[in-house]
Amino acid sequence: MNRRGFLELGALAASSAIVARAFAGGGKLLAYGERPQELATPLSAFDQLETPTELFFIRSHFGPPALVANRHVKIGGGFVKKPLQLAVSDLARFTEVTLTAVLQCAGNGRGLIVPRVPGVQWGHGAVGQASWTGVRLRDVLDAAGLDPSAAHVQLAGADLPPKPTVPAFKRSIPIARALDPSTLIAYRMNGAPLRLAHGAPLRLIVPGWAGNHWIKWLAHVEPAAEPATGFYMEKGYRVPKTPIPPGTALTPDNSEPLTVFPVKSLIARPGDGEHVARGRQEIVGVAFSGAAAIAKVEIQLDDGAWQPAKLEGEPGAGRWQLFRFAFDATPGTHRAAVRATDAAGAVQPEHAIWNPSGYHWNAWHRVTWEVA
Ligand SMILES: Nc1nc2c(c(=O)[nH]1)N[C@H]1C(S)=C(S)[C@@H](COP(=O)(O)O)O[C@H]1N2
Ligand SMILES: [Mo]
Repeated sequence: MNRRGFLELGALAASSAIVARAFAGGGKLLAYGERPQELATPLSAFDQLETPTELFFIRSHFGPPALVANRHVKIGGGFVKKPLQLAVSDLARFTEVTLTAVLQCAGNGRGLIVPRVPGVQWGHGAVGQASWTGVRLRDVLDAAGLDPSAAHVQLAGADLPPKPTVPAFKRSIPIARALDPSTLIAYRMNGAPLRLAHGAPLRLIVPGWAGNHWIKWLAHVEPAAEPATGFYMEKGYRVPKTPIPPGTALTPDNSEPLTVFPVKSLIARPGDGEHVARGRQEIVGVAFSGAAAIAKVEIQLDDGAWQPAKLEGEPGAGRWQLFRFAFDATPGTHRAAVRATDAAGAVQPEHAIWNPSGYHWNAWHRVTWEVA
């Protein structure tokens, strides 16, 4: 791991980074935890439209299940007429769809929220963009004879908690989101078969929504009248309905499940603390919003005016574009801030909205560099 990698790891002891090296992305990911698995992408990788799979962050509550336990996804319960049990090869009868989407953990940036909150102290690296190939959840539900009165789809992976007292990772999404044509059951990532760490053989893709909805090792799909219950619906992955002062606790009444991730941008380079050569340089990074396409990205150099960056890549809700901003690197210490605006008019804020779990951090990203 290079110097920047260590800087990004912050407080993490070097020893656990070495443990991660043995199996995580050949040592290219930053380890925040092993059990649960919390492996982040280095910021320097966010200068590409497609995040290479070996650099793609991994976040698993219990780790992957034994493959043999999860060859099929079962579509069942009282709200389907024809329960189905489908392996990857059975999906060939449905239309294949490939789309590009950002996968971001709701806790990405938690380590930067002020005041501090408990939980994995993620920096910026629990996000990536990939192309995902699979079939529409809607088509599979249709084939199973979905009862039109179903209001939610309950979901579970084949991964099990380490002991029965630990709550299982069960979730649900509202039926409208399940039937959205962009919601996929995927088996390929970046053109290659999905890897076990990312949910093979089958995982859910929910573009624009935070990563906790993107169920890996998808094993059970059950349309229902009610949302799923349990820790990960009733306690975890909830945000205040309206902003609350730091220290306020969440209750079922003042909170709701988080869904769409807000507008955000990140600078891949220059890296914070880096030495930059004199002359023509560029600031490069990514910008995305779960709600709408990116409308503009602006850079503030030192304390100057906000200036527009150039955008590259296809615009769209839930997918990222690259931005580039050319500047003349002059001797001294310099800094930049970036802010993105989406087509729905949302502007990335200077300070993120505080919430007790530090979800959806999206404050301006700032970097400082030196020119000799
Ligand atoms: N079955 C299952 N699905 C899961 C998880 C999990 O622990 N178990 N983690 C979720 C969370 S919190 C995130 S952010 C994403 C991470 O996906 P990745 O590891 O492919 O990056 O998977 C989601 N899907
Ligand atoms: Mo997550």
